[in-house]
Amino acid sequence: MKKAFITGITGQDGSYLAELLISKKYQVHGIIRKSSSFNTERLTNIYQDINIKNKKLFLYYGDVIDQFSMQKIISKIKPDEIYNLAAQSHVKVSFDEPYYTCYTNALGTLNLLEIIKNLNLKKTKFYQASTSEMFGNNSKKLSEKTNFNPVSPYAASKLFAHNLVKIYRDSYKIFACNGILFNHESPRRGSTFVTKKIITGLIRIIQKKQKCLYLGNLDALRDWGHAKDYVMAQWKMLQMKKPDDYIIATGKKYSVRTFIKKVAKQLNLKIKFIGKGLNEKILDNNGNVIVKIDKNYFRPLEVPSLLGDSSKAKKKLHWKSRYNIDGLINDMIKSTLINEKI
Ligand code: NAP
Ligand code: G4F
Repeated sequence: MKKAFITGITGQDGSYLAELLISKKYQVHGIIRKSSSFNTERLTNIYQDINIKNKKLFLYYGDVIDQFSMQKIISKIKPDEIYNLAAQSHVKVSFDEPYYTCYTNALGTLNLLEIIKNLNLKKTKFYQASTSEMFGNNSKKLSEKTNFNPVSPYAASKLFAHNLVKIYRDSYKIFACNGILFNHESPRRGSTFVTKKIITGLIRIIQKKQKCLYLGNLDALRDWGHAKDYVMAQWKMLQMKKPDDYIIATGKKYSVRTFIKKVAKQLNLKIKFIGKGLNEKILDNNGNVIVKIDKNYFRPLEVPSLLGDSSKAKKKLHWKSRYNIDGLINDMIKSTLINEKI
């Protein structure tokens, strides 16, 4: 039985990846952080399927910044595969908390690579959660050959980790891959990311639980896929004969404004956009203002457009995105409607 170790297992991708690996008969190990409230909600599906005799999921308290706890756990498990998904993953928050972002995203990755090297874990394969944010301001279709130009502490911390992965791969022959993933969403997406915020907000407005939704830059363009598809790509990278870096994207981009229109259409909500810039508003059929712009949601530096070319992943990993934008929105709406019933 193969053993996998996942950092960030309580997050969106970590929980889907754990489910995927368990379905592939892996024994899955992951770290959770001490929290003052319940933080394993996204793992509930797995817990429900587990019977004690056939335990496939093992959780440990740990933090990627704490090298001692990481080394203790990894040396005990000796995993076949490590997936490093742990991160402060919110771009706007990274401007407010640059130190925590860099400690976790950059030095956390260094800790794990050093442990693999120092424990001489020759057979352990390593996946690093790299990101399209590393490209910065570039409106072209982005591939593995495009130069990086990070414009946030988040992107800079991820590029540091990305480069370390390449350096440790070449210097110490560690099987380490960077998955350069474009935005991916799901019913389990964190509530402060724009897709989930729009869907939950509009549903709550229809249900009269909320009057208005406040958003930032509606002009930003993103290449949005489904997290379930993207964790499959993460696994596929570690099944290859040689380690490499891959772009994972749908190849289609939409603005935040178009995303709102698509959500409203699926919810049968008639909306009208009026005004421009910070004065732009969205009205419902009765003329009520249901969306306003709040400048606090703008970033000091924005990435205006992200569009990925995943031809390499298609050719080498035989990977492609199964969900289109409408399918993704439909899946997110369905689950939000269930959760917002009460
Ligand atoms: P997410 O939902 O925000 O999950 C982040 C995970 O990291 C959570 O489990 C969190 O634990 C954990 N974490 C944070 N700081 C930690 C620390 N110091 N030590 C250990 N664990 C820590 O993120 P996601 O959307 O699943 O993304 C997974 C990874 O892919 C991240 O590295 C992200 O930067 C990267 N990525 C995401 C996207 C995307 O569009 N989703 C695209 C490209 C790259 P708590 O639950 O305790 O907070
Ligand atoms: O949903 P977002 O916060 O995602 P962002 O910044 O693109 O980052 C996500 O994708 C990256 C991959 O490209 C990941 F690496 C990263 O971890 C994260 O998962 O914002 C999307 C766009 C931005 O342009 C933002 O300015 O939506 C715009 N936006 C407009 N109003 C908003 C809002 N974003 C948020 N979070 N909240 C708003 O109210």
